[in-house]
Amino acid sequence: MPVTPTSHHRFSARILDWGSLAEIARELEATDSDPEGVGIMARKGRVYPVRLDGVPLKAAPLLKQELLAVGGDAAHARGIADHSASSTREILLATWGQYQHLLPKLRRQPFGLAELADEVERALRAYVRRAPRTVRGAHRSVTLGERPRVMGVLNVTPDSFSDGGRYLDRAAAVARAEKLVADGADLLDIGGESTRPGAEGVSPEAEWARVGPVLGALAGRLGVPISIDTRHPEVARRAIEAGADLVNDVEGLRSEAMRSVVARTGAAALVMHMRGTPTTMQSELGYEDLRSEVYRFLADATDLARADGIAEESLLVDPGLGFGKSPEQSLELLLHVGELRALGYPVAVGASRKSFLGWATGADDPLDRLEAGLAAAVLAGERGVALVRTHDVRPTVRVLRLLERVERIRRKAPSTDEGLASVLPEGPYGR
Ligand code: HH2
Repeated sequence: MPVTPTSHHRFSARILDWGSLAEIARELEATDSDPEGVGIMARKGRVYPVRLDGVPLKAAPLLKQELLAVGGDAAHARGIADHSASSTREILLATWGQYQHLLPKLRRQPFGLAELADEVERALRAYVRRAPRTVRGAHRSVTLGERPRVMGVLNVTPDSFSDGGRYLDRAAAVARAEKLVADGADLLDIGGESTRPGAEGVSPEAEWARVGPVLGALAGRLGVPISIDTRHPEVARRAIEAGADLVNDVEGLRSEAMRSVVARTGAAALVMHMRGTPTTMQSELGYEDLRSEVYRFLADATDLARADGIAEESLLVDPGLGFGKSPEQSLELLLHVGELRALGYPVAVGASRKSFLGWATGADDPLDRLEAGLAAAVLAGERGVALVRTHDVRPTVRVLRLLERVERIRRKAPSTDEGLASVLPEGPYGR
């Protein structure tokens, strides 16, 4: 079609909707740019904002100065200029290439900037990393990463919020477990205590009486690893002996005895954020800075776990949607769940049937929240979550298949790797 003199689109100006370094490189390549130029420009294609907490007064101005010198910038408290603040939150604004110049310079600076540089580099690399990784369990391992995996929920309880009482009978529980695996679950999460808001805790003995026989019946029969959803070290220990591979602890391994069980048995651990206990968690929803608090909690919990002998390859993290959070807070955490990737562990999320989905969609009955749960699974998968915990395994597996296809396009490597090797972390190429 001929271009008219009044055309508003003579040059087809469009804003490129790119995310990963690989996508950036592919788009640059499509301009027939020099392959070496593609490598150089790819690292300029996107700003990675890094948020830091507690940057000391002396370090903050230096940090801003060094960022400005490489063409980036940094935001910190006004009180840094007049020395009324002793430390500050800070956001670094720089491209991958600018960080490559910045970090070696920071390593030569005083006031903790060398340590800060190491932490920023670890966070950046962890954030863009999308290579599959194997999570080591007590008996079996599970490979996460090339697509979001699905953890099917089996509640052997009388009072779980969406399926309480349905699988208390051993035969019903075993049949349900087999169905979840046939539906495509990559992992099974078995729980004997409801952790719904306000739930009264059960004793370890009562909990074991529920899950023990089911685990006994499933051990060796199920084709996928088993996770035990428990806050009790004694239940975790017995479950691992009976064949469980992973401990899903909604209290985030805050008990030393729990960390010791996980370390001794070589089990994997899913570390979830929650304030208080399920009985008390909804009574205080005021967070000064929700995402920072969840991040800090998970960073401290995983540091403690590793200090107590739990292997790095055995840990996963989870923001604990609905656990001591208002519906809006759960949605905020879901929207930003990708930030947790910077911690360096695979991220898991459980949104299935939860009340914040009902709040958002008007579906009062937990069983009527399937579509919302699927949308949440897609949001989570889009943000690089490695594991989705759900009651609705079959539809979740299906929507995540679509996401997998889309991800493959996002991650497709550019045809030439020249110049990119120094920019991009080990393949497949990152976010
Ligand atoms: N949610 C529930 C239970 N355990 N574990 C992790 N890691 N993440 C979650 O989001 C999570 C969890 C609550 O769901 P459900 O097990 O269905 O309910 P109940 O606690 O009432 O048994």
